[in-house]
Amino acid sequence: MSFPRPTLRLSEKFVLLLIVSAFVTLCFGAIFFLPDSRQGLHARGSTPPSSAAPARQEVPEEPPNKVQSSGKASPGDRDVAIQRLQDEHERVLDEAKKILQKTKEGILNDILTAKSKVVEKNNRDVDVKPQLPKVPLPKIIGATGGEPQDAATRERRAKVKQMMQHAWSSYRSFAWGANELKPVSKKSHSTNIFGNTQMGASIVDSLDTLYIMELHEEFAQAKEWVEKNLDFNVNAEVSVFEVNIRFVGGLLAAYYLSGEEVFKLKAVHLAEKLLPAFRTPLGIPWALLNLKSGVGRNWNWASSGCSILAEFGTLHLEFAHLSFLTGDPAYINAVMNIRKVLQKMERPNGLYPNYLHPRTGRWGQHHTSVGGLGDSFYEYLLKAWLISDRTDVEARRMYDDAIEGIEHHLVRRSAGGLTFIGEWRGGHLERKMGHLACFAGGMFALGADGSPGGQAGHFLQLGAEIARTCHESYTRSALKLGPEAFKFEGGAEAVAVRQNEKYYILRPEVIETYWYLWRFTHDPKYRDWGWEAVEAIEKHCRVAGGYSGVKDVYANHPIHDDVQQSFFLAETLKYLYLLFSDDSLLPADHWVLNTEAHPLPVLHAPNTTLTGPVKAGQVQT
Ligand code: DMJ
Repeated sequence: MSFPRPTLRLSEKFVLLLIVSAFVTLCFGAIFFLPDSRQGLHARGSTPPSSAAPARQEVPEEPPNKVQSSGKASPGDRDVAIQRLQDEHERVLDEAKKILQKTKEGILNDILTAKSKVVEKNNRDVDVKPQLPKVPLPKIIGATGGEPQDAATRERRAKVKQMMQHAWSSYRSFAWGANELKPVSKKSHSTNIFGNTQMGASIVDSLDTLYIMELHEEFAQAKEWVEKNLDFNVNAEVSVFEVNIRFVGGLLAAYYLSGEEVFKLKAVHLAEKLLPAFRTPLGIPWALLNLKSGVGRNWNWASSGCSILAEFGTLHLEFAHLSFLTGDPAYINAVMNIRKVLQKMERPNGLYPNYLHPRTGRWGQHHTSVGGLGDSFYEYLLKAWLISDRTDVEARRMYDDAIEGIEHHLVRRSAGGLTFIGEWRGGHLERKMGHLACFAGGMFALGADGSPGGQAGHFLQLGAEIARTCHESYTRSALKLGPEAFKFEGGAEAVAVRQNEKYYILRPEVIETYWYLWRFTHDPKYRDWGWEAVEAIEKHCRVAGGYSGVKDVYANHPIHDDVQQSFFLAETLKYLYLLFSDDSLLPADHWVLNTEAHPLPVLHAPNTTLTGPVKAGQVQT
């Protein structure tokens, strides 16, 4: 990590100043209070004794009138004063020593903490009126149910529910309380995004899936664990983005669906812990945060200490809801500030690069993608508009502008007629699409209604084309599962070329897109494609101890990676269940799913006053 020179010079000056002031304090003490010095001064006839008072007043605890009344200090007074000066001197030296021993990061953090406290206070005082409106909770509609009409679909849905039971009971048997499960070794698993915690990521990520599947007993087990064990007072460095989408999102969704207060309390407690991440020069949050100390930093692998678009751009839905539930504007202000920063910036070719310097506010490498590092930033612009009951028109405008740039520069058709979204690398289009980018089919379909210039049909069509391409990436593999990334060049059409892009880690994005396309078209092929995925997962990923990812989707036999990702329970199985349910389960006009598929209710006007900008005249009453 590098630090800008002006900030360091300031802190260095501060240390020097402390040392100099300690020295000056000592000299004054010597001049005015040591007997010999006083005599020397008198002999030169410069300063009369009574003018020693100002120097004595520098000694903090000395009552001022004691010296002034006599005009002369007694020997006892002098001893006390000398002792105090010595103490003061030692204190200042000690302080200077401590500062000198601090790391650059420590000094920088102190400065940022002080600065952000002022910013936070200003935000609280200025942005939102102190008297917050009392807001009614949104109506909870379609939290369960949605039993499909036809028997075949009912059977498919029941199968998905049974898959969830297998994933859950395996986790419960072999890794209860750990973040994730190793289904082959039948033991605990975790990754660096959760630090060294045992925060039960799979439990929190599963809560709402269990609830909507009406797995009452399992939901009760999960709730009990959250009540008794979920504790965020841990000395661990976690990913702010991941903790937000999985934990804050998971807890909020569980609260709205079940009405159980404990989930709200835990979500708010965690959110308070996340706020120090915003103590950065521009308010762009750190990628990583120590939950105990509140000290943050960015990933080492992100060039020049940059922040990642998909990370700082995927907080809005949860933070809007936190302000709504608590009445505290700190959350919405924090994310609106990120938006403000982004709005001021020039976008090269109309695109948002994935990297942003958190201190200079300049873009890093000009790499743009709708897959990893960029993906959910675009998703949250659209969903910020939807969750605000379509009143946050600023977010919608930003989404439309961003998609225009993406269509122009990144969306292409392959030689074989497949529409794909490539990645922009500083002026060059890489003809590669990630599994993560497959979510965009659903996003285009979701954003079709409300798109400018009557382009709804166009975006629905674009979503359908992306769904087809991603489906092809599955069907062209031996295991009928999609690779992590696939290419469209050198004769390759929707297949992975590099060995390290051939894995499938139980990701949800392709099934997510099938679900949105099903909701908006009711074309049965999406249910069939979803069922193909179920069969492939059952055949190649199911093991005795749960579900595992595979290392190569082109190999004839699966080599398991031995990880049951928490998003498999939060997203993959939930989207499959929704795909085989009627639209009355989580109806689209009442719920918006966060990027980890945790449903949050639409905040119908006038609740939207606490979730984003509302323009006069747009609030329906
Ligand atoms: C999930 O954690 C979220 O969907 C996130 O936005 C990116 N992708 C993973 C699962 O693939």
